[in-house]
Formats: sequence, C-alpha cells, structure tokens
Amino acid sequence: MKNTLAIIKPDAMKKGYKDDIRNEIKKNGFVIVEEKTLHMTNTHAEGFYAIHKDKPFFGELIEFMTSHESHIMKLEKENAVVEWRNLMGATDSKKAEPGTIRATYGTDISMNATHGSDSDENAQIEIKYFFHD
Ligand code: FUP
Repeated sequence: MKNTLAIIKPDAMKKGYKDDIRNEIKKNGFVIVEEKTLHMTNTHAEGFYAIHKDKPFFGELIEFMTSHESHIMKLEKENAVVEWRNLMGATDSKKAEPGTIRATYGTDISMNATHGSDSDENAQIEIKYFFHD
C-alpha cells in the first residue's frame, strides 16, 4: 500500500513548523499527493478520533485539535504507513527517538506535532474522511 494520511497538528502549525515538516517529508522520499489547511470543527475532530471517544484524554484531544488550523496531507511512498510512522517517532514526543519529527517539533503526548495512520485499512478510511475522492 502506497498511501497514508499525515496531519501537521495545531501545536506545530501555531509555532510555524509547517514548511519545515513538509520539507522533511519530501526529503524522506514521500510525495505529497493532496493537501489542505483546515481549522477542524468539533464534528471533524470527534469523527476523526471516534475510536478514542471513551478514553480519559478525549475531551482534551478534541479541544487541542480544534484550537488552531491543521495541515492535512495524503502522502505517497512505498510502504507509506510504516515509513511515515517511523519518521514521526513515538506518540509521546518526550519518548520519541532523537531526529524524529515528534522529537524535534512536538512537546509531549498530546501536543505531538503530527498524526499518521496506523494501518493500511485506517489510511484509506482517514484519506476518504478528509479528501472525499
Ligand atoms: P498515534 O497513533 O501515535 O497518533 O497515537 P494514539 O492513536 O494512541 O493517540 C492518538 C492521539 O491521542 C495522540 F496523537 C495524542 C492523543 N493522546 C493523548 O492526548 N493522551 C494519551 O494518553 C494518548 C494519546
């Protein structure tokens, strides 16, 4: 599978890291096939993270994702899901390996700069969610 969904989250957008992160993505051999900047509504964010709706951090997650614009990208590369997750690093920016995007541009487990689909199946669902193709 060649595609995945990447999001530059509100924390990184607010800090002006959009171009730096896009450049890292391209430097690492991904093609940005489609992209758009979007200020998520509650409906967008709650639908996107529906799988986490019973988690204790859900309210905080929705508040964060609707706090500012996000930049949403459909990426293409061989083995895109795994390659993008490797480039992002661990979910918690404090634990992410040095040099990864989350270590470089994120702060902690909630403000972690970027999102990436976790499976080919979810990548297809998430791409459709934001790019109605
Ligand atoms: P990931 O697949 O790496 O994005 O991580 P998860 O699906 O486990 O979590 C989705 C998002 O929920 C994370 F990006 C940030 C947020 N989160 C928290 O805010 N607190 C937590 O304890 C766990 C996740």
